[in-house]
Amino acid sequence: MNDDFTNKAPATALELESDIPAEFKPINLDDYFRREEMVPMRDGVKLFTVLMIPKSLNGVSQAPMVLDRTPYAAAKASRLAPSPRADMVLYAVHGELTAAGYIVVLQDVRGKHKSDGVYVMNRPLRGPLNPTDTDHSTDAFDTIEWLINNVPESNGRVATIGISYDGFTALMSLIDPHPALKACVPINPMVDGWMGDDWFRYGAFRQAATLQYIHRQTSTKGSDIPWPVSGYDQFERWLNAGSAAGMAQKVGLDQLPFWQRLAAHPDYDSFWSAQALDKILAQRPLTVPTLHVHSLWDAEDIHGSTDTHAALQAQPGNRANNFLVIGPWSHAGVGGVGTEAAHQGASLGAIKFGSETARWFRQQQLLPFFARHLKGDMRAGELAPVMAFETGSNVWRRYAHWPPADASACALVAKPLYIAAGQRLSFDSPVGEGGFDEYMSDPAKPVPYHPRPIRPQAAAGSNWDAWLVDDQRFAADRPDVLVYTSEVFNEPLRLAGQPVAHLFASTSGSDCDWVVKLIDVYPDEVPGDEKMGGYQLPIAMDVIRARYRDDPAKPSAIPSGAVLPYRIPMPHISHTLLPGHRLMVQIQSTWFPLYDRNPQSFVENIMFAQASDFVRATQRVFRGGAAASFIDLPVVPQ
Ligand code: PG9
Repeated sequence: MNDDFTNKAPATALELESDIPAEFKPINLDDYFRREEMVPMRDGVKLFTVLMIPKSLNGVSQAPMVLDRTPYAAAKASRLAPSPRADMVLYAVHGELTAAGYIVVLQDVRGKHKSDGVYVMNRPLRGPLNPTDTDHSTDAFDTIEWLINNVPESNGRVATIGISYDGFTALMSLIDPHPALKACVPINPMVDGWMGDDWFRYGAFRQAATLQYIHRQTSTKGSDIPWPVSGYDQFERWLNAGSAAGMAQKVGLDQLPFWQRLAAHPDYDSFWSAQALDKILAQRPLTVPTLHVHSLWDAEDIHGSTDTHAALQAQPGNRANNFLVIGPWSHAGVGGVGTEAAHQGASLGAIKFGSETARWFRQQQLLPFFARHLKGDMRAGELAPVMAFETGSNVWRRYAHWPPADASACALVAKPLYIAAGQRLSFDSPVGEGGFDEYMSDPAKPVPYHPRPIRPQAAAGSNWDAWLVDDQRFAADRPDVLVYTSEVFNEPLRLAGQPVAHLFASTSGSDCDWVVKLIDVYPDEVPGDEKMGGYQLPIAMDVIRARYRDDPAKPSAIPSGAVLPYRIPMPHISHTLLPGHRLMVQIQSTWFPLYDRNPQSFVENIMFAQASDFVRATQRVFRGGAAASFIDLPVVPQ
């Protein structure tokens, strides 16, 4: 049998034509035009800018523009999904605007991604910290000037918006604002990097988030080098690094100028106070209607919005332009960044809110705010000065002030909740001398901020977005955490404002940290939500570094054993403790690896602490007599 066909040519050679034509004209079904521009600034530097223009405008001059200036790649933020719909390719906070007929403008800040120029982290205002002629206020001004002259579909009215870093750039646009700037919406903005946002909390260094951020953001223009530390659980990696500087050196941060600046300014010197935006904004009138948006469980910038709102509110002339919305969100959760549930704001971690709070904010607060100020639509009613979602009861509440302080709405009472003997909390002021409770704080065995394993922030399986609502039972059982619990409440307890912890405490060391957590303890059994039985939900948690007790600019050693007062202003809350619930306070001295470990012996710069500096310390918290520790609770009388 001859079955060798290999050398036999077919009788007629088949002409195979390419299935790929020389040219294919894609059909564009997009419901928007996407314009890319290099917008010139006053110094000639050009900034990459993407305009998303709804086709429904039909080229008619009528649409307001909403500008978001970002260090996180405008090109990427305008192409999040393969879809012809603008509201699918953009984050919800932008996409719902295009759907409502706004032109959304995304711009890379100078020096990042596709923009020219020099990148400086949180580039300070022109002045002693910035000798150049440009900053985010001038770049916003120049961009707005270009937009109103080069976008035929616009109505000449512009707003700035942004979350976190972009919230910082939005706030910067309020300084010497362009006359066409008619509204501003800073969401979870970074405002003061030492007092409370991103880098430090009252001097305690947020090493895990900060070092990863600096590495990603400043190692290259395109933020494309991944964090090099491997390991499913980061806890031991940080412990082995010894100190923040130890980890910085390990990952090559020594090459990065911002790390060097940060390490050179561990105290609240003028490097920090002169660029604190709440202080800067408080010095000038607020002429642009501004809607501050605060997330109750913001793991990055939990102080920025409320501090800026309060600083501006101090000037009565600002009040007509100063609005605040408080919601039950994570960092950036209100903007449609994150999981589907977070996207709509119906839940966070295990906590449910009974409605889609983020969507409600975008549709019922943000759009009317813009309709009024950018479209001149007076049917869109003026927002309440303050709108706060109350967790626990899961209702929205309108207030004339924040914290609610006017007689017409409800007069707030700062009600001391005392730390009492027998691991109790009590509203009764303690009688007699009292005593103390103590624990051994061992920097070699720090309290984790979240149950291990601790994933890198952006890794799969990380719960960075939701760790502020973690059930605190994992910490309550540790011998180095003091736990105080109230009686069961039979009536609802409404809380609105800022709790302030007043500790009287001592350490056997010469420096230390105090971490205070205010917790809503659920009943043992929760019908319909079994897993919430006994849940310890943090409603406010914070830390201070004791060396700054007298002066944030001048740290000083603590006399060993001295009983000293510490004041710890905590994140704002809007919460009702429901009947059947109890209040709990936990106190500890480490919160690792998010915060660096205090060596507990006084050293000049904790970032560079050596292994021999770390000591165990006996921590005492006092109750009763002249040293009665308590939390001032912002109670709304019923
Ligand atoms: N929280 C982030 C950040 C802002 C500003 C400086 C550094 C980090 C952010 O989410 O943008």
